[in-house]
Amino acid sequence: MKKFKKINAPYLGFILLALFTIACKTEKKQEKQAEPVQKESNVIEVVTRSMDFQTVDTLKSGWNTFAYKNLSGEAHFFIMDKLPSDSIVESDITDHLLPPFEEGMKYLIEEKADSAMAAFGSIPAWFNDVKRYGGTGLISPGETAVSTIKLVPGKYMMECYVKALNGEWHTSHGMWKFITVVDEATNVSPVEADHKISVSSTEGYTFEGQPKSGKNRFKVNFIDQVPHEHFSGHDVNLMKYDATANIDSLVYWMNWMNPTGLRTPTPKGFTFLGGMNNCETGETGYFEVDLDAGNYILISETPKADEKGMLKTFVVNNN
Ligand SMILES: [Cu+2]
Repeated sequence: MKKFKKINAPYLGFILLALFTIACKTEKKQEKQAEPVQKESNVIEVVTRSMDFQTVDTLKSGWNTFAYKNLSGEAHFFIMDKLPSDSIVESDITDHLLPPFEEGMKYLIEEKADSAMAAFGSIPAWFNDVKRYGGTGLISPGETAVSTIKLVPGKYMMECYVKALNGEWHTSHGMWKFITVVDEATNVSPVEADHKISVSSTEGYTFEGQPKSGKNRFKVNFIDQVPHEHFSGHDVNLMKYDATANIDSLVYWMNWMNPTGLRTPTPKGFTFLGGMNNCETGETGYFEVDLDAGNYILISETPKADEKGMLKTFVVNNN
């Protein structure tokens, strides 16, 4: 879910669109096709086969490394939304959170703005207090994203809010899952990074590295975190692109508020290789990726990423 504070009437339409992320239909979530797997010490496997997250229900706090395998036909990511209360259960979402979203959405479609406002007035107050603790960047079908993030104890919602071909949010198709982070820390320390990326709302990306072919580890420092025009924050996504790619089309696509933004199909010529999803101000996340020779781009899932300096390209040469 995206995070909204101080809702202003002029932005209602946009906010309602955002809320649609969790204004789910009552679609049944996908049956798990495999037991949760923690393959090796401290590496948490997450698998998506359709609109699902197959992974553990419980994690230790502190640093955790995730290997997110996208075995589906669409691009996804995951972000760890920390809920403000451990006592939030599925019925709080299905019985109390979703109905006002669904009702409000109907009124919006009927252009009954006052009724929509009234419906949204019954959204649980905790919705505004969700915090983000990172995750992966966007990852293409068949690829695996590896991210290391630091989690504090509490109850989380792992989610993906990419949109399907029909424009509906993946979240609404069941792509969310509660995960409890217990008050017992891992013994994981992040592996030293090869490259540092600093992200801020004022300076954009600061990145001077020269990635080489082979494994590259990136450290992402969130100097700040603020809501942008799309009511969400900034992050880092790494993509490889070929001669058919158009970076302007990617910039457009990386704004979910655009009709075909953050929606299947993805822009031609780009392969999404993960990255680091939104973290709070002062937090740090790591991701690693094997690179071969070619053209790459780092870009935020944020409107006007180019104008904000949240877009950097680099070239990897054969060693
Ligand atoms: Cu998804």
